[in-house]
Amino acid sequence: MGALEKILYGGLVVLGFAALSIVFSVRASSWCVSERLPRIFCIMSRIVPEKLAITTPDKIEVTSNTFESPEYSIARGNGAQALVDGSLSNMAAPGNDKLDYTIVFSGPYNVRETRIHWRNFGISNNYVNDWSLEATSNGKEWRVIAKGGFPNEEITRIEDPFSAVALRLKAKAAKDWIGVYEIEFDREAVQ
Ligand SMILES: [Ca+2]
Repeated sequence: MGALEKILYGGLVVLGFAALSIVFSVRASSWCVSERLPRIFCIMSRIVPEKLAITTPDKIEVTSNTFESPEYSIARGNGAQALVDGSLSNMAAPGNDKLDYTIVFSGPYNVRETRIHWRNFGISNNYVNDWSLEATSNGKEWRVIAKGGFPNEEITRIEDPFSAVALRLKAKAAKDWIGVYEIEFDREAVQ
């Protein structure tokens, strides 16, 4: 084998490994959300941006009903849209001890399961100590889907199905400023 061929074969092997690593990392990061993999794989998978296991194909629009601090929220990438950007690494946080987001789907959806990723804000009682999730099917009448006090968990799962065109997530803290990393839905457009 000539020197040129060795370089070519070597290059192909390196490219092959790189491709396999990317595929594995993307799969691993979605499994991590479902907690199907040991933590070490989840740490490894942080090499690539996190993807959620539950896909949300249509765009979801989020607006904050609480004033978002230009300095402590917007400038730090903690604006409302970070609530549904598919990343558990960034949060929506207005720079306040309360938050209030309206989440608008592109039409009516049947939601099978909802997960609210509080992360650290759900496991210390300086943070979230009162929250609610409301839904509307017509944009006028709202009903409470779920609510609670101190979550005492990083992820709140709501397994009761419901239909909605929009949702409203509100939370208050006992003491400190709060945020929420992500809300994800296992959902299907109403035909
Ligand atoms: Ca996020």
